[in-house]
Amino acid sequence: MQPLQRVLQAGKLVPALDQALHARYSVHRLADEADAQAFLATHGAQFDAVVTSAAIGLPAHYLESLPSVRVISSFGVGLDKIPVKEAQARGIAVGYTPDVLNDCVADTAFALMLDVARRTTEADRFVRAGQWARLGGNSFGLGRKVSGARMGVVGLGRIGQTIARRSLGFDMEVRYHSRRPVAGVPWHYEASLVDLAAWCDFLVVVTSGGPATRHLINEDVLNALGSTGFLINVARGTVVDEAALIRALQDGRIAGAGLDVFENEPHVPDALMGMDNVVLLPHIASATHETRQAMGQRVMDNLEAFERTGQLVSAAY
Ligand code: 8YV
Repeated sequence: MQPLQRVLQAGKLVPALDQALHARYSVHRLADEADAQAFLATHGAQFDAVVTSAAIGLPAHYLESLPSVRVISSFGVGLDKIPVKEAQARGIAVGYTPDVLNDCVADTAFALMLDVARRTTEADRFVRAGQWARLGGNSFGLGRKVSGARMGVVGLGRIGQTIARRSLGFDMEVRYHSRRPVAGVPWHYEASLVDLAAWCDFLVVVTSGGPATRHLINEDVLNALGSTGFLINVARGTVVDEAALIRALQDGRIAGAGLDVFENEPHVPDALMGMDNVVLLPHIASATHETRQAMGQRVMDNLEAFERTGQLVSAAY
């Protein structure tokens, strides 16, 4: 039993987690400090735990000013902004919140797929603008059928597999690409991402972010996806070369895109804003009451398990 004495909260958290954290621990909010680095240089040694999120992350060099930290507990599954290796090298345990968000991220992938193909938010804009009332009948035109289409999944981790399973309900054919084939899954592995893009109607990106996957979806992949193919991204903005995506959309080299994530959030390029064949979401794939509650609970469970046993419920690797 190693109770945590003082927790550093790296940024803004969802209210329920913020409250639970403050009710249970002695917490300091780094966001209250005008100069975070200067604060840490003077007071960093008092903290034995850090709570952050996938969105906030933790700059690796902060660890130098946090010599007593034994555990980092992050809200989210993405680790691209968390210095996992550097922390582990210092003997710090790193916890995160996988699994509990699989369903909602998968649901969002389908929401984007259905929306961009069937043009539902575009149709909503059409109705609200009075266009239907003016033009009547079938004036909105046609969309693209989703049921029975081919889906290519990029990254067959826990969320990728959840998306692939959802496709059964839509009678879709699924193939996937990842660094190596995943054992025991029923879907066909494509060693070449370009071949997967050429084969599918919907290329769903759900791989992890970070340097290893930066601009994995490049000009060649988009060209292979082709003028009838749609790109869906619920992973990280960095995985897609956004400039290449904009050019492909402008030239009609792909049919459309459904995007929950962007290279420079919350900035969304103006070029995308005006495109009707693009659906733009403000990084909300896991943003439901139920899932955010479960993610917050996992953050707390990780801390409490660490105090009790020295182990985490969900340890990053
Ligand atoms: C959240 C995410 O937006 O889990 C992730 O990696 O990107 C999302 O679930 C994020 O955790 C909020 O900080």
